[in-house]
Amino acid sequence: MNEQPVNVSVRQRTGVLELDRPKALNSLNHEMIRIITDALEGWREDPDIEQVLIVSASPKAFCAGGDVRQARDGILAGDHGPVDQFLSDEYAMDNLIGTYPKPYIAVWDGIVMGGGLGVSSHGSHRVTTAKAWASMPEMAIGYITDVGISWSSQRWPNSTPAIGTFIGLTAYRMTAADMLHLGLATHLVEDAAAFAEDVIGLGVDGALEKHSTTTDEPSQVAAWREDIEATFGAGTWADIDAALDAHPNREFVDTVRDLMAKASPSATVAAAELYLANRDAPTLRDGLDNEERLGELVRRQPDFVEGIRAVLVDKTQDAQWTDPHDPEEYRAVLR
Ligand code: QUE
Repeated sequence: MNEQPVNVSVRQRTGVLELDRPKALNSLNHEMIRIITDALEGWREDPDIEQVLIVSASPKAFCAGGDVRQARDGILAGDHGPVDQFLSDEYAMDNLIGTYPKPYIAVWDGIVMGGGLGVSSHGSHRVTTAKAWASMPEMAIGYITDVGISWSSQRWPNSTPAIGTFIGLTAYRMTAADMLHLGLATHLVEDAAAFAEDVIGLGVDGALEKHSTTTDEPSQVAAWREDIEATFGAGTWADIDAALDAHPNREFVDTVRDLMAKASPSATVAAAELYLANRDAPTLRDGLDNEERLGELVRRQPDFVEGIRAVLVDKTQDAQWTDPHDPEEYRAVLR
């Protein structure tokens, strides 16, 4: 039996990363981060490798995030060091992908959450099927929008700072139509496996010529664009909250309040500050640096272990959150 959580191979001139930890929906642990980082560093200057392809071994999930259950265990054991190192290495991997000198092709054909977007969306080609969806659900576990998405979601070709902030604060599930509308996804294909095979056999341009298609599905984010700008563009969480209260489209506001019903109030305050800081951060690495410093702070606050308990360990969805913290506490670690 194959025990590797990431299968690394070279096929013709393509470096292939296949996420293969199906019982955990491919959630990324430290070993997987190391395997992917080592492979990418080896292929970066290798003239026999023209491109990198990242796929999931199972169609259900591309990747459901970081292995935060393990992170909680470490923190409960009183040891933040290994958890800090895990996240630091994950963010370095995200930056390596975002600055990779070769085509980096991700194929999404199922759930993509959190760290799953980090390991895929910073590359050059983000290819989705109609059944994929993506979300940044960190508010539900008392954490912050990370893996570079608090920076990049404000900059996807057809996104804005307000839309990025909406994605991070509400955990809204983007459909393929939303991802294509925002430019998070660059292409749509029908058959993920057939497309991936042709990326190897024909190269990425040939495979896209053969498989790339379009959809008539409407994007909900596109329909909400003005509502999102009028509310999530307001500034701090206090400003956004007030703008939501005053916003005339009550159907939109009710949907947002429902999406945020399980969110940690402190994490929401912290993430809104992070989005404001990363609006002006020059590079992905600067954005990740803000996430890294803020993440270290937030993981030391009680909502993080409590959120993971309620959502992923006990699965009782009954997190007892602390009262929202002062945004100044978070601003102090942001640049
Ligand atoms: C927030 C998160 C994660 C999450 C849910 C959240 C996360 C994560 C998982 C997850 C889901 C299914 C699994 C698994 C992990 O869920 O990071 O192992 O089987 O990895 O609300 O940040």
